[in-house]
Amino acid sequence: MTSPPLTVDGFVSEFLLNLNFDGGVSLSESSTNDRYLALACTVRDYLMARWLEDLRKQKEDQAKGVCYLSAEYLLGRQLDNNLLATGLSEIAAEALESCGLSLDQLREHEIEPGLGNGGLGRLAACFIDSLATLGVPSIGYGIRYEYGIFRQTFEDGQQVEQPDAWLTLGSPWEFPHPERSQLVSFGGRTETYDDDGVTRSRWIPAWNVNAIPCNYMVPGFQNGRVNTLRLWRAKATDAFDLRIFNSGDYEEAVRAQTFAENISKVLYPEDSTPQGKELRLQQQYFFVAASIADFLENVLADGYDLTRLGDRVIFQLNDTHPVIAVPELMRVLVDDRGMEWDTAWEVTQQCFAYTCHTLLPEALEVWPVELLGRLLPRHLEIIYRINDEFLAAVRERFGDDELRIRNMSIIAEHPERSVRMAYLATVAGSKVNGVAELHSQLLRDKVLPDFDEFYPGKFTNVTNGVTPRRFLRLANPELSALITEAVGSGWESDLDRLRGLEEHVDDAGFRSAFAEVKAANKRRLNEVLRARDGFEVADGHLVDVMVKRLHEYKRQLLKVLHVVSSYEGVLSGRIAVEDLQPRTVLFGAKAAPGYAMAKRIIHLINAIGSTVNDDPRLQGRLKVLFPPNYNVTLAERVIPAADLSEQISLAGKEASGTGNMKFALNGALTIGTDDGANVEIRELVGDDNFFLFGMAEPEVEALSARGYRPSEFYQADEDLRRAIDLIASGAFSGGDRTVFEPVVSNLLYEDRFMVLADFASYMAAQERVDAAYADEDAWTRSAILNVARTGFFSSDRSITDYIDRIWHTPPTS
Ligand code: 26Q
Repeated sequence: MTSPPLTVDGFVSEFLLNLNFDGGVSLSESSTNDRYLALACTVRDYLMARWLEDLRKQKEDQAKGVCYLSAEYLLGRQLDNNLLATGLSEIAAEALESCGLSLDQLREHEIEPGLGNGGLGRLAACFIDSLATLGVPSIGYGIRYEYGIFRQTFEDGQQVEQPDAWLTLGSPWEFPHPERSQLVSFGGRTETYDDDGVTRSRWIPAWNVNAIPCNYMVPGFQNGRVNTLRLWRAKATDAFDLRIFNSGDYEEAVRAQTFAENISKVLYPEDSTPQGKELRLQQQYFFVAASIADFLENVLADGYDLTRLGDRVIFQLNDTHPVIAVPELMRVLVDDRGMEWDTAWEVTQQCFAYTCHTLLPEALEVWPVELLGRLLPRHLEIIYRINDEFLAAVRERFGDDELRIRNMSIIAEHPERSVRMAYLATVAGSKVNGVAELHSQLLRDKVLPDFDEFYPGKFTNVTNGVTPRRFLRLANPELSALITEAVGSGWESDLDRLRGLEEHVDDAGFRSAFAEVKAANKRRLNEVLRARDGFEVADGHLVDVMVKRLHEYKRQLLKVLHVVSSYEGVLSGRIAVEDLQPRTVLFGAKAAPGYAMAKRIIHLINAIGSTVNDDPRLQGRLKVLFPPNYNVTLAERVIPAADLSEQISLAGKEASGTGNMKFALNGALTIGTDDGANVEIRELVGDDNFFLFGMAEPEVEALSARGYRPSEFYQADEDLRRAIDLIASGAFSGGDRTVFEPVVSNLLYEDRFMVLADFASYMAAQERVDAAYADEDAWTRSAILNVARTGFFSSDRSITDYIDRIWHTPPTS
């Protein structure tokens, strides 16, 4: 083991060793990539001893731990994070400087691993960070996609997707272990056989692939702890191709290999309305089967009594994507390990817990029985048996209430026979949680009420959180320094201490220092925007930000209508341009490639930007910026620079949101609906420091029950009419009225998410924003209070809640 580079000289020599002997280049001949790789290896090696020690300790202690099962981890750049965790940033910067190199430049070189779509994937990344910081024995399991979320570019304002080849420059943070491969099987048939007078079932699969574990270090924040993230990569099995190869069919052998390796090739870019694609189910089973086998063989002590598995592990299901783990564990226990069905079912129910992340009915995953039975025939049998026994229990409790039985069945009959994965997870899980108070309540009352009645105490809430290490300390170094000055060091892992900022809110010196940090963050954002996109935020502008996946329910169109209405107001003379609060509206959003309406909305935003930004009548007072390819790296620059955070989903549709928390923690004020975690943010920061608008969820329900007719709102509100008419007139499409016609008619005649119904209230709230922003000092006061009062949203608190309410893992050192 190399000695830790705790001094600048030590760091320099490690770095040069890595550059010369691993990279095979001299300093003077080395490329930026060579230097980045050598630096990454230096930091990595520093963590190695602790990592190996923690792996050994977990095996030795055999304490109850957590396996977090997630199809996505949206990690963001690793170098920065690991430098911070190790406390090596300053030493590294000095060491590199003494070699004539810049740490900042090497930081910028890293391509972030974008192995997730959005909120759910980023939440998983925050959670493994907190698990390590809190020292909870845990492993994150997932898929090592060769291509992560697509890189977004714009051509003529329209989204074009490019492959995200994140591995091409090398992957210094990953440790593949082919010798620890797991074989994962698919297809074939089942049969029964006689086992000493007992009839048992078994699966005779048709084909299999190797799952190769690739390990990533997950360091805790300056606590010497290093956990593991284990991502699986698919590799063809030798036996599989050899058979075909020996038959002389070379082409077929290569095809078979490609087929197997496709499983971990690419992340599906849909984050709702799952398409029921076979490859997606293959991905899900692939990583879950490998993870369970790995846990039982390599993490659990040899000879461990499997009837006590629930004392040793909890598999936390990050949405329904890993739910096929439930029948898989049953299959392993019953078929492979010979456990009685009833015992195995008891064990399984103790070992799983399920987190739901949605309320949209179309986002609930279902798998056609035909497909599931073809790919995993034994699992389908097991699911049927689980369902039979479950429905028998329901009958016993409620009698032959056939409607209720049909509603609760894990198997849906229409439009085709399929498996409802959320129901399977609910039946199997020891607990089911939503991700914010309101969401958990609606989950109980609206989505799964029969289950709540049948399983009292099973449903609970754990409000999401975000890691303050990445989203405050790393993303906002200047605010972090100011916080440390005010409340002392160590707040990064004890975020309630932000409360200590409240006592500084009356200090004019503190307020002006805080305002200066915000101004500096706008300059830092501009450096990045200038370099990547060639535009920037103008001085004195209110920075109004809406960054999140593009979805109709999130209502980017409401923000669009606000912009268009302001523009139209100036054009028509309704608003004097001098009265316009200078604003830059900054969007960031990717649309799922198959989501036509979302892509059209992106086009519309870009079209509005091109028109508005160049119109001299606005005198530069209204700008719309849409940097392409919003990702974690860009988020780290955008969020600290924001004045206003747009969280404007239709009430009852956004499960939680996590961007909302990041903005508040960085001192942006929220304009938002009573939805998801906005509710809790507003409760904490207070009504005076939050711009609430729009219908609450019960009002949404009532309007929908009365029959919502968006055109009535259009007719009744002149400003709204003018804004929509301006879009319909072709003003943003060179006079062509057809381009955005589908957007306009959708708003007028369908408007599923009630944009028009909330328009007036939103406009009024924006007027309150303008008025508030005019009093700079009062605004800063509110911003400080937002930071001071949102320590609750640390993902450390979320994880502590999981431990108390769901996992019951023992306290750890
Ligand atoms: C499923 C099957 C097939 C293909 C894709 C998918 C799929 C992939 C990703 C379905 C959903 C997702 C992601 C969902 C997501 O990000 N949900 C968000 O989760 C956040 C963390 O809890 C919440 O804050 C957000 O409110 C929620 O929208």
